[in-house]
Amino acid sequence: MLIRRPPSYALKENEVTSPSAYLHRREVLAAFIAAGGILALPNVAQARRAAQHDYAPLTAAKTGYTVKDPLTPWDALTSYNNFYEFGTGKDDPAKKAHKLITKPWTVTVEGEAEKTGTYALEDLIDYNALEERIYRHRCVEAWSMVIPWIGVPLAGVLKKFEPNSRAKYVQFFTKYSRKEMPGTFWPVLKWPYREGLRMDEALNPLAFLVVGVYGRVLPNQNGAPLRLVVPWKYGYKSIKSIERIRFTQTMPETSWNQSNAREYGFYSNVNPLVEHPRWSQASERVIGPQTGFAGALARRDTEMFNGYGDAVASLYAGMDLRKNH
Ligand SMILES: Nc1nc2c(c(=O)[nH]1)N[C@H]1C(S)=C(S)[C@@H](COP(=O)(O)O)O[C@H]1N2
Ligand SMILES: [Mo]
Repeated sequence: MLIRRPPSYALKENEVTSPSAYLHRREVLAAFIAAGGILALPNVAQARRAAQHDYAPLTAAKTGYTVKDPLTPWDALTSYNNFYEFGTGKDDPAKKAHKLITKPWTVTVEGEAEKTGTYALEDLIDYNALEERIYRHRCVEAWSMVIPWIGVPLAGVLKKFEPNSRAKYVQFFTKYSRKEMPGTFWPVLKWPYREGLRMDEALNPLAFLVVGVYGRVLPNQNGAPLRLVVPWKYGYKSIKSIERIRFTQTMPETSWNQSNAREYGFYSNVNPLVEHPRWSQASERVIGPQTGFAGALARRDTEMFNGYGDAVASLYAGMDLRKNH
């Protein structure tokens, strides 16, 4: 059985050292607005939301996982999102994801494993062993961010369920609630949103199960209370608000692949040489901080495996990455 521990987010704010560095931005922003700053109206709303910071603090150990470029500011990270369950607009998740009920939260584990069943989030994640990892995030739409995630390695969690020898893949499902998720009224994707990894990909030390960001519990628009982050793959593999995990023998269905298999392959490794049929993958638009919010102008060249080739290229030895895109 999994051992229950008190989650550190249950600590009171004054019991935890605050992640102050990031939060200075809010004072800067507030001062700017107070000084009659010329922010456009929608940005004032964003700034106000960013200043709220009513997300419980988390304590996490710093790690060597980092990226040279500056972090994407909190306000861009929390207001420029893809989370189609709340609409297809980049600002829909920030406006609507508060409707998602994230407490209590359970995850159901099924398929090719010894220990299946339904677990409370606090039984799955060891909140005393959280790590902070700064990863580059690359969306298939050719924009990127640099994000200080907080979580635990996916491998450690999956191993607790003792997947059996038939478990060749693992599939993840997002919560599906028509009432809480207005975007699911439209069949833009197959609901519940689903994603999958080959087992060796899932066990790679880079694959990260995330419960927080910027020293705080995840905002709903970023996938609260539990999301995956797979930094060498396009963003859509990093499924949000996970409620079900299934070990499978055969390659599982994934929502984007089902919607358009030609444009979205199962592997979806970041690869500047494999063009999306409708646009180039050779470079990417860096979101913030140069211009603050969505309208960033800076570009950078996209790296093979998003820069994580040393850690993951061997997973694909001998594979034709054009065919298996
Ligand atoms: N359930 C669910 N997960 C999802 C998505 C989604 O629409 N639904 N969008 C994906 C895409 S395309 C990207 S780029 C990332 C965006 O994560 P972020 O907004 O937290 O940066 O989430 C991914 N996870
Ligand atoms: Mo994406």
